[in-house]
Parts: sequence; structure tokens; C-alpha cells
Amino acid sequence: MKALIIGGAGFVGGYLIDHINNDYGWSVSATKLENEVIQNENVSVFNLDILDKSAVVNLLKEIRPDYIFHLAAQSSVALSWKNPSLTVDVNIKGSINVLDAVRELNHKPRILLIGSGEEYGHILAEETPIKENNAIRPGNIYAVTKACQNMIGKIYSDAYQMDIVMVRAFNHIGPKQAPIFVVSDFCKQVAEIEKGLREPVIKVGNLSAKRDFTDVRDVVRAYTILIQKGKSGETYNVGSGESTTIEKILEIILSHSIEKIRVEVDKERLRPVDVPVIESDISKLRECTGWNRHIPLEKTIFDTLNYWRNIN
Ligand code: A2R
Ligand code: GDD
Repeated sequence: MKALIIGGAGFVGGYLIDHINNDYGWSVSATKLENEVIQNENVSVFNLDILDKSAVVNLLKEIRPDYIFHLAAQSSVALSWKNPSLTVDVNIKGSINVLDAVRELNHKPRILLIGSGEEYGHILAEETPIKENNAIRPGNIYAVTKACQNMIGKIYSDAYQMDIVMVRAFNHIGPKQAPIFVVSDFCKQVAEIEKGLREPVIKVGNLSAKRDFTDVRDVVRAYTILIQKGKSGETYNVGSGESTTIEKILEIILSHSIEKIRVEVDKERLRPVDVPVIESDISKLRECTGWNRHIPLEKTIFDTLNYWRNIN
């Protein structure tokens, strides 16, 4: 099998490359932006900006992958408030370029399109945990772009009989994640406080939100099973099935440190809209793949904190 990971230099990409190399005999190619780095000898690396449609076509013709994991995105909800047009360009136009380039091929690779639990948005109390066939009511620009990607994926699958499996990924976390995301951000701040690099005050945003966190190492296992077993044209939630308040996450992180740390809300970290609860129902994923999380939340948080402690 030939697997191509588009957006391979990102957080999930690194773990996905390692997982395929360690657990599958597939050959792996991965794309990155010109300024990014993929340090792995067991992968063929290509520069690719998905906004350049002809570059996508040429690369796909050269590699002729059997499986395509489409991870490339502007992946931050926070950044999507600040840069909505970039988010729309990369997540919608970029995804159309990938799908349309695949349509032009004379073979039919299977594509895993990675969307987001954020697509559900304003979830009613009785709709939690949320199933794939629930109404979607996106609450921010990022969520809209991922909802669009999902709908466009379904159209390409139905109209052109393309082999597309769609995912709605809930929050995935772990060592090496960019500190623009909450767990990585809080762990980095605590590690810097412990090293005396900042005063003992942790800056936080909205602590009341509940989100569904899964270790990235479990998430990539779900992706590799779904690309083999997922039903074409279908969407699958990938999450833990449980939600936790950001306040609880903070409490766990702080409990691992002996420093006396004061918590301070930073208004800059509050979003214009932050939906209160996003929690997945993962029965469809379980039925299709038999997947279960292996790594408990506390371990992921501890690993992430230690990652930042070991960064010089
Ligand atoms: O924005 P950068 O410089 O971090 O690069 C990201 C890259 N990317 C692109 N690749 C090709 N063409 C573009 N025009 C383009 N714009 C951005 O996609 C980054 O290296 C990668 C996405 O990785 P992360 O931002 O680390 O996201 P993560 O956590 O790996 O999530 C994977 C997927 C995304 O579709 C998320 O929206 C979804 O899972 O949750
Ligand atoms: N980033 C950040 N920083 N978030 C904070 C902070 C802070 O200081 N304080 C509280 N939060 C809250 C946010 O308001 C949000 O409710 C929650 O923590 C999680 O924020 P992020 O970690 O930035 O992730 P996200 O939920 O916006 O998006 C992530 O999950 C999506 C799936 O649900 C990303 O991984 C997306 O790519 C993914 O699609």
C-alpha cells in the first residue's frame, strides 16, 4: 500500500507517519510547506501548498497513492477569528483542490478527510453526546470551513463515485502540539514558571468550556483503521466519548507542579463565541473499527507537561 499524508509536518502528521512506519508495511509519502521540516528517514517528503491546484495534480500523478490522509489545514479556532480568509482559503479551497485533483486521476485512491467536532457547534443539552447524523450549527469560522469540507467531500463521493471517508475529530492533544492549543499552552506556561522563566502566574481563557480530549497517539490509530474499514461517503466521530472542563484540565496540570501558581484570566484569550460543550458519541466508530482509547487523559497531560519541561 502507498500512503500519502497531506499536511504531514503538522502535529498529527508526525504521529501518523510514525504509526504507519511502526505498525504497517505501507510505503509513506508526506507533504509539507516549503518552510516546514519532516525529520524522518522512512518517509518520502514533498513540498506542497494545497492552494496550488496544478502542484497537487502533478504530485498525485507522480506518487499514485492508494490512501490519502488529508490533514493540511489552518487548524486553530482561535486563529480563525483573527484570520478568517486564510482559514477559508486553506480549509475550503485547499480541500477542493485536493478532491478535484483526485477526481482527475485515472485510479481511485481512498481519501480520509479530517474535519472537526467543532462542526456541531451549538449543541442542545439533549443532543449530548453528539452523533454524526445530528444537525450541525457551527459557532465559528473554523467550524464553518470544516463543515463545508465535510459537505463538499460528500458531494464528491456521491457525484463522482470517489472513495472518501470523512472524520469529525474532537480535541486531540499530546507532546509536541503547538502551544496555541489549550493543553500545550498551559503545560508550556507551567514548565516556564518552574524554570524561573516567567512569574508564577498562568494566563488562561474560558475555563468553563467542556471539550472531548483524546491522545493524538490514539487518534492516529483510529485514522489508520478508518482508512481501511470506513464506509465510503460516511462520516465518523473520532473522540473519547467524554468531555472535561478546561478548569479540570488546568487543575490536573497544576497538581503536577510544586510551584504555587496564580491563575489569571487574560481577556485576549477569550473568544467572541465559545460553545459550552462538545462531546462525541463514538458508537459508529467503535462498531466500524473496534477502536478504543488506550491512553488516559491524565497520562497525556503528564507527558505533555514533561515534554515542555525537557525543552531548553
Ligand atoms: O500552518 P502551518 O505552517 O503549521 O502548516 C500546516 C499545514 N498547512 C498547509 N499545508 C499545505 N498547504 C497549505 N496551504 C497549508 N496551510 C497549512 O497543514 C500544518 O503543517 C498542517 C496541519 O497541521 P496542524 O496545524 O498541526 O494540525 P493537526 O493538529 O495536525 O490537525 C490535523 C487535522 C487538521 O485538518 C485539523 O483541522 C484537524 O485535524 O483537526
Ligand atoms: N487555546 C486556548 N488557550 N484555549 C483556551 C485557553 C487558552 O489559554 N483557555 C481556555 N481555552 C479554551 C478554549 O476557549 C476552548 O474552549 C478550549 O479551551 C479548547 O481550545 P483549543 O485547545 O484552542 O482547541 P479548540 O477546541 O479550539 O480546537 C481544537 O479541537 C478541534 C476539535 O474539537 C483543534 O485541535 C482543532 O483543530 C480541532 O478541530
